[in-house]
Amino acid sequence: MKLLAALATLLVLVSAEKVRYDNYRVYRLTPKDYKAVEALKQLEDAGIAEYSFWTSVVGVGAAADVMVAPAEFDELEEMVAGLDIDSTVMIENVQTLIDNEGFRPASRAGVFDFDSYHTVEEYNDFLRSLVVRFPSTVTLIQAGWSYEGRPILGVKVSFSPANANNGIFLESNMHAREWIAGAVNAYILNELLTSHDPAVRHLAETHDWYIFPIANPDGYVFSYTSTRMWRKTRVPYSMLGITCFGADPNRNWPFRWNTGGSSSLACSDTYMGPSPWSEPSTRGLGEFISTIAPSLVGYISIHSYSQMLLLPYGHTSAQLDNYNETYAIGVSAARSLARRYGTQYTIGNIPELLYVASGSSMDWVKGNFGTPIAYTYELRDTGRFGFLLPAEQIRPTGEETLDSLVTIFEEYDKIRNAN
Ligand code: 0X9
Ligand code: ZN
Repeated sequence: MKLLAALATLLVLVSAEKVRYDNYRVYRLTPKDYKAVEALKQLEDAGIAEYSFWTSVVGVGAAADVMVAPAEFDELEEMVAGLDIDSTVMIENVQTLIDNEGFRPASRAGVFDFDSYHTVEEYNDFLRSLVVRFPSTVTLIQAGWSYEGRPILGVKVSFSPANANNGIFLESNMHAREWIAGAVNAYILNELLTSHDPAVRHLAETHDWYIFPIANPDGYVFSYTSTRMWRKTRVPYSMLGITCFGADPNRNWPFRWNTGGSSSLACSDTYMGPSPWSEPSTRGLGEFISTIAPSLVGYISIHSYSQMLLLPYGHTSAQLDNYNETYAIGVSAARSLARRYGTQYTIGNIPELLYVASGSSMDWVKGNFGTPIAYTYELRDTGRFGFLLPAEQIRPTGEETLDSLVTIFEEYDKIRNAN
């Protein structure tokens, strides 16, 4: 019995240990013909742990970033040599970047700053502290519970009841490993409450805000404590006797669900889930959004990486709804984003820029409620660090992103007032 207990403890210790990525590389592979595209797609769809696609295979001439375990280098290089594929190594050792990413020093545990990446508890404490600091402006919102029993926490920021029909929703870290997204969202929240910049004050005080920094807390905790490159939720799914964890929360929403760019295989990183809103965290958020959606003028979903401003929809490259208007606003937004540090963004609907991807939160909001402004940000960078953006880039990324948000809603107001 004692031995069993000791073994069980050991198992827990081992499973709580962090996965290491020593000498893992990230290759940028650009297929030059259709055959090469097909081979890479097959590799991506297989969902093998040793090949983790950081960006997806799109088509001829489009680069895909894939993290490869050292034991597979030879196999990969053989494949590249046998096919028409351009290959460069973007990251030589993933673990080195993880080590330099900017984990909060233990001495500063509990202190919320914008110079390190925080635990989900620290995010939640930060949100709660804002309610205490700004009691007449900030209220806590819980949009249900995650599968593992964590609250999906956000805040509402409201400076005036007059803004009740001028809401903006900011959601981030639906994908667990995209740590910069939640950090930037929290930075923006903090600026909306504390900035003295007149343009930021105007933006803040003429809208009601709904801000959810960590939309997928189970995935985020798993990425933070165990497997840095985790993307999905943590709901277990068994298929053919194999159990894999998680659905892709950004393929799980009930608008054009399962109409391309998502997988029906539980082990895939883009698993759509067994049904729309199968994931408690997406359902919880969706049910909350439903209660306020008619009052929204803006829905912003924050992801990383690639420096793109994506427009709806993901299931078709057709330019639907107010595409032209939001494209033009996006161009202005990207211009103001670049002004501060020169960061360049590209703009377009998802299939134009990336790939077909159905079942995202943004598409569901736009498709159901016709929200005039709906964008998905893919924040910094373009692959030097990828998902492992050093924490010293949180502030500059936050600043430039907020610059672009200011422009989006200034431009939108101009159009609205002209009509
Ligand atoms: O694939 C995604 O979900 C997003 N890219 S990411 O690298 N962060 O995973 C893009 C989402 C695009 N949005 C829609 N499909 N509507
Ligand atoms: Zn993402």
